[in-house]
This record gives sequence, structure tokens and C-alpha cells, in this order.
Amino acid sequence: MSTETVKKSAYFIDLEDKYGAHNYHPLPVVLTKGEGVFLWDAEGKKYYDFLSAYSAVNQGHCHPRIIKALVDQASELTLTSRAFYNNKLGVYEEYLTSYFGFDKALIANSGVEAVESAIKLCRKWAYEKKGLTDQSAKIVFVEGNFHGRTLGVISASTDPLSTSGFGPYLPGIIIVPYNDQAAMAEALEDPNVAGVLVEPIQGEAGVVVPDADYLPFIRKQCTDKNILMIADEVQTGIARTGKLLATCGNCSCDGFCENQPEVKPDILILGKAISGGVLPVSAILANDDVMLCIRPGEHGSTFGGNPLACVVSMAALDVIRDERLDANAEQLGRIFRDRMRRMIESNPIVTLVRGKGLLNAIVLDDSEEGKLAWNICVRLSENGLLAKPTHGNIIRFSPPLVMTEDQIHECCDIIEKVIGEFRKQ
Ligand code: IF1
Repeated sequence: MSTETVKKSAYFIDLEDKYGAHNYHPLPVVLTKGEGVFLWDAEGKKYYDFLSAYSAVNQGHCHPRIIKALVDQASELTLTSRAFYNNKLGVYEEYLTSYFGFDKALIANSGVEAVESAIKLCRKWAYEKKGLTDQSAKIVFVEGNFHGRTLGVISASTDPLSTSGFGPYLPGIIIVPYNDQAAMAEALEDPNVAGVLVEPIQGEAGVVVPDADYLPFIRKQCTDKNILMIADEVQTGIARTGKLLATCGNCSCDGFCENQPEVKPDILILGKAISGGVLPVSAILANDDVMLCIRPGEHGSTFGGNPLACVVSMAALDVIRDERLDANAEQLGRIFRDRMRRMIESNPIVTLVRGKGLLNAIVLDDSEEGKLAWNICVRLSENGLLAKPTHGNIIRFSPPLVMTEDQIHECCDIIEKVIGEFRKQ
């Protein structure tokens, strides 16, 4: 790298440092271009993307079909507000409800906004349909959850980094240990519980996959006790885990999910890859008895359901289905985990490999080095692969789902080589 090119990246890093709020600690890579599974930095260096903008870019960077939809619609109509009808929203709502198998959809912008919408909808349903007295509704969350950054949502967080200094918090929240059926059953005995909100696989917690019977257990408990099951599939949804949804059993993947237990939530929360990472789009889906509890004037946003978002999201979901990215994620995920697990035998710093589809993580033994995962990610980036550590000793690997088998093997070669450099003596 020449001195002049180094200055280029450093310049942009300095700008962010000087003029941006200091709420992130990024890896020192400045990205300028993306295509498919690849990203390029300000010096023109090419990388495999193994974060996919936290699973928002499942369809790969700048997918031509999605970009065409964006550009075509952008020159027609971008935003009308919901004060009027537009000719894309209803089409999109019909598309989404048939794609995911619910009666109704409510479109929002960010993932956390959809989570907030689901919480509000659940409370409304509890007062109108379940018959709880006003102000009494409670929602059960699990330890280690991540649902976003708003005040309402961080009130359910158990991560001090997300919560400290931001109180007072929202009441009406019960938190139980994750993947603990007895604790969940006990919490659901409280007659004021209106809903249970879970991630099918915990992303931020380090890609923590629950026991196979955990979600079916929650589903059955909720049905038996007249409680809404709310699934946050913002990160796990849209084919990331090898199925259209991690709670699949009711989707359009042509029997691909045949052997999965059917765990259909009462409220499904989607975001991120619902737009292929092109625009902020999110949605909640529910059946009429729940969704119609919210009436005109009670909830909404300026940008939610704008024609540009509708068209982009339909193109993004077409790509998932037409390119069978669910099946590709499933197949490549198996290859990836097999190869990573081989390292456990040969290199003691790798202690665990877990995940589903192309949402995976490796857990490192960092008893001797506090910054092991960070240092490995820096070395990975120098070797042309971008991944991000989480919780100090975990590295998340979530490439775009458009990767090929040859590419995933090449990436495994890079990861093996780099982790080999950190082998314990
Ligand atoms: C950041 C993590 C991932 C999510 C689930 C809702 C949201 C998210 C399950 C909110 C967002 C993001 C936000 C991003 C980092 C990222 C993340 F490490 F923090 F946990 F993906 F793993 N539900 N997750 O994962 O969606 O409002 O952001 O659109 O920098 O905070 P959003």
C-alpha cells in the first residue's frame, strides 16, 4: 500500500471521528463500493463481506434487480405520506401477506420501529381482546435479547452497555433466562402477560441457537394461555438461517421446510434484508383478530409504506425466491460449519462453532488475550475478509446468501489460515 492511498482511508476515518457522534468502534476499513459478496475499500482493496451489514444484505450488494426497481420507482414517485393512497402500498401488502402467510401487514422503516409497533399492537390486543385492565399488560422477554436501541426496547435489554445511563425504563416487562422452558412457563402463569417476544436465534448474544423444542414450547404455552407469540425475525428472517424464516413452517419455499416444526408466531417482525439492504424497510405481520386492534390515527409514520420502499422490498423478496437463497444458505452453511468444526480438533483457540444456514459464529478461547477476536478480525480484513467480533470472544460470520460453493471454500481457507496464526503454543 502506498503512503498516498493510506491517507485516503485515514481521511474518512478522521472525518467520522471529528464530526460524528462516537457511538461506534468500527474496524479501520473504509468501504466505497459493493457488488454481490464483495466490498472494496478506499484503496481499491477487495474483500469478501462476512457481515452483510448485520444480515441486511442477504441478496448481495447492489443486486441489479433491486437497484433497477429502486431507480425506476425513484423517477416516478417516492413518498406520498399515508394521508393519501398510493398505487404501490396495497400491492406490496398483498404480496407480503401471501409470501409470509398472514392476513395483514403494517409497514415501518427500521427494525426497532417494527419491534415497537409489535409491542404496541400486543398491548392493544391485550386490552381489547384478552380483557386486561388498562395499564396492566406485561410482555415477557428473554435474557441476552437484542431488539434495537429505542427506550422502549432497551428497557427489556440485559446488556448494561445498551441500558446504563438511559433510565428510567419502560414498565410492564418480565425477563426470563433464554432457552429455559420452566422459567418461561412460570412467567406465563401471570394473568397479565399479553405477549412473549423472542428472537428464534439470538444474534447479538453471539448466534445462540435454542433447543429444537424451545420455540414449539413457547408456541404451545402461548396458545394454551391466550398470549401472543411475537417473533423478532429482523435478523434471522429472509432466508438467512436456511429457511425463509427461522420460525418457518408456513412459507413459500416449496416444501423446503417440510421437516421443520411449525411455529407460526401471532406477530412476525421483519426488517433488514426485507429490502436487500437498499432502503430502511421493516414490517410486522399478523392476522385480522390482532392487527385490526389498531385503528386510524393510533399508529404510523411519515415514511412507512412509501412507494419506493414497497417496490424495492418486492424486488428483494423476488430475488430470495427466484434465486432460492434459502436452499443456498442451508447448503453453504453446512459446508461452512463442517470446515470450521474441523479447526476445533487442530486448534485449541476455537472452542465452539454454532449457527444455522449462513448465520454462524465461532467462539474463541481468549483466556489469555482479551482482544483475540478483534485481532483476528483485523487480520482477516488484511487477508480480504470482513467479519465483526461480538462479546469479546465471538466472531459472527454472515456472508450474503448469493455466495457460491467455491467462494465459501476460499473464505474458509482464509479463516483457517488467519486463525492458524493465532494458534496456542
Ligand atoms: C446496530 C447487533 C446484529 C436485531 C434484531 C431488531 C433489530 C436488530 C434481532 C433492530 C438490529 C443490529 C443493529 C446494529 C447491529 C445489529 C446487530 F449486533 F447489534 F445485534 F445484527 F446482530 N431485532 N440489529 O438484530 O433493527 O432498528 O437496527 O433496523 O449497530 O445497532 P434496526
